[in-house]
Amino acid sequence: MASSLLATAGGLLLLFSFSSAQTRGDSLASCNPNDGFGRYCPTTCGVADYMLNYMPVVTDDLDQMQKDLERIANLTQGTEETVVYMKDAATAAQKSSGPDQYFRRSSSMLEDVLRFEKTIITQEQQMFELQNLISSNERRMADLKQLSIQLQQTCSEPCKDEVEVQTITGTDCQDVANKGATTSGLYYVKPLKATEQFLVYCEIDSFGRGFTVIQRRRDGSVDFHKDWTQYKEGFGYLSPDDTTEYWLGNEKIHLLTTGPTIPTVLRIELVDWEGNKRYADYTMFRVGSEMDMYRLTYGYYFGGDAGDAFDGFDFGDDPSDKFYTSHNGMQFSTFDRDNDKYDGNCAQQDGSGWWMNRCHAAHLNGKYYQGGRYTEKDAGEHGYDNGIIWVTWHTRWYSLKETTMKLIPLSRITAGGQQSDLKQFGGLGDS
Ligand SMILES: [Ca+2]
Repeated sequence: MASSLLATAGGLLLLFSFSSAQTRGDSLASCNPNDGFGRYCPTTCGVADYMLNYMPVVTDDLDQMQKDLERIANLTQGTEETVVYMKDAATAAQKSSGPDQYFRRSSSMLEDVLRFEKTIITQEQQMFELQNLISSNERRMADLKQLSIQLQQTCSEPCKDEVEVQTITGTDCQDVANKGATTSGLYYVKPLKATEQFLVYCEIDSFGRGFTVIQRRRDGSVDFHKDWTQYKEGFGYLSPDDTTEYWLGNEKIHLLTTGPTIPTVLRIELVDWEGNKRYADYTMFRVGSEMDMYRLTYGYYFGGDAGDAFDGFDFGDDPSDKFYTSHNGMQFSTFDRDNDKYDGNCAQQDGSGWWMNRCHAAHLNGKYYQGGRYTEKDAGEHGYDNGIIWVTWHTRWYSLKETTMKLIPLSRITAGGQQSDLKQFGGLGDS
């Protein structure tokens, strides 16, 4: 019964009652797609997720504390009753006995009374300490309540206005750039097939290219262990200065890649823990509808220096490795929706959503390993709790530090492009 634990438990309980009032009806499996995504504040999905994780621990701690207090109260009551009984017995003995016999019996009884009274004093001391603990925790809970009120105020309406959203809108970030936007930031876009606009981070470079960023990993601050609905709607946080991690959402990626008649390029940018940077481009990139389980298709590897990991990789274990780790044509899988080509469940073993085959040679939604190195043991009993993998650059047991997945029309990928793009074409990656 560490007091800090109880204080934390109480605080979390309060926070939970707060957020449950705010996000009533919300749950892991039913996140409102447009509620809060893109703000600095946690999305309702994020808050519910966090609280649901902590709720059982908090409840157990409080139950245990309640039981302990009841047990101590019962003990003390029992002892007090015994002392009263002993005193009564001593008095009765005094009345019914002769002097000598009375003296012997009553001194023995008085010794017992003294012993029990000592026990009572000890237990009263313990109760006193527990009461102090409770008062101290009550003060901390009050402080936490105050803090949560402040947090709630910060995260309510004004928060939305603190994030600067640019005024130009378009079908995607290239359209936004074509209309004159020159700075990277948050923009509302509405692809042709979309029924409503949604917020995206646009990376706009000095050549007037507007990349629509669909995935970002940079520090491991967002857990990518999410279910089908969360991958569908998107999770994490958008920020105007590219400081946060997120998955934009399969539905939005589907709309962004199936509307345009101009082929879309998926550019993947990777950074390792030594600061090296590599990239890979795939043209005619599309993500199918939910009916088709957000199937990934692309025309061909268009270039880059990270190598073509989407085409699979021969790990040397089995000649069929390359075929069974390729990604073109794969449907999306999450731990609760197994659409892979494996007898087991790749997404469950890896704990994240991806276009799993049996299972992968590229996996940018994998577990975040600080420092990059991990072992077969870290990866779990099946060896599948894998990191952020692009196996044609770094082979197994190395998780990348940063990833970016972004979209741009094919017509703009080389137009006035960066020198590095032109220089590196043809230099298909190593292995
Ligand atoms: Ca399976």
